[in-house]
Amino acid sequence: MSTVNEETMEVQFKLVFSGPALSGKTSNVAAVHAALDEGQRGDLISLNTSSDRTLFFDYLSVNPVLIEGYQTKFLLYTVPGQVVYNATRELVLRGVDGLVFVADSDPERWDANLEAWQNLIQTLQNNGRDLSEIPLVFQYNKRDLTNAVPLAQLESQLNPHGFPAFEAAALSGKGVLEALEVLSSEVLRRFHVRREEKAQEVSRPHVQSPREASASW
Ligand SMILES: Nc1nc2c(ncn2[C@@H]2O[C@H](COP(=O)(O)OP(=O)(O)O)[C@@H](O)[C@H]2O)c(=O)[nH]1
Ligand SMILES: [Mg+2]
Repeated sequence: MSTVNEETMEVQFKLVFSGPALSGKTSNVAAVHAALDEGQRGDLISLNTSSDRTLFFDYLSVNPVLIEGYQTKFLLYTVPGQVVYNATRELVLRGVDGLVFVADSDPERWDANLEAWQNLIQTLQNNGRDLSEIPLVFQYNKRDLTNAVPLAQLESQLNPHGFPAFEAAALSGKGVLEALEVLSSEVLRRFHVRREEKAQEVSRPHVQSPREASASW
């Protein structure tokens, strides 16, 4: 869930890169970090020292003024793809505002893609969340591989619900920002819709005081 930091006057959104181990999540986050201005981004932080690390950094939106003087900040996380890190994954996914599912175009990783997708849905359910209320984009990574799984197969078998999908080669940064841009726009759009719904509730008498409404952003 978005959170409001009164001290820094920021509304913060948590975006998570999920997917099977070695699909390119870390490469994605590193590519985004490299593409941003130094003044706009925080440090790239590794949250633990295991082989499949959780990476984190935050950045201010290039279009910073959201509402009433608050800035928009995005917190980017990778979650470990390996099954042994289920507990970490659940923790990182808690309160997620938007998801990039990084699928691997390597045919040898086909089953790993399907497994990671099922695992993601299960983990969200464990957290009481459902994909219908979380903006998500697919990213088909490693499109540079000569034996990459055909796009049509990825689309029909991994993404039958038709989430926005992007081809990428995260190592060279290709396709990374495009996916993030669409995701963050949708996250902000839904945030504004929810704000308006809340404001309308407030304007009805005896429902909720303005103070309560802003506290529950
Ligand atoms: N060919 C190719 N390899 C990639 C690409 N993105 C990542 N890799 C490689 O895939 C491996 C796993 O990448 P990493 O970002 O650590 O994956 P993570 O486990 O999902 O965080 C590394 O050896 C990367 O160099 C890509 O777009 N194309
Ligand atoms: Mg990684």
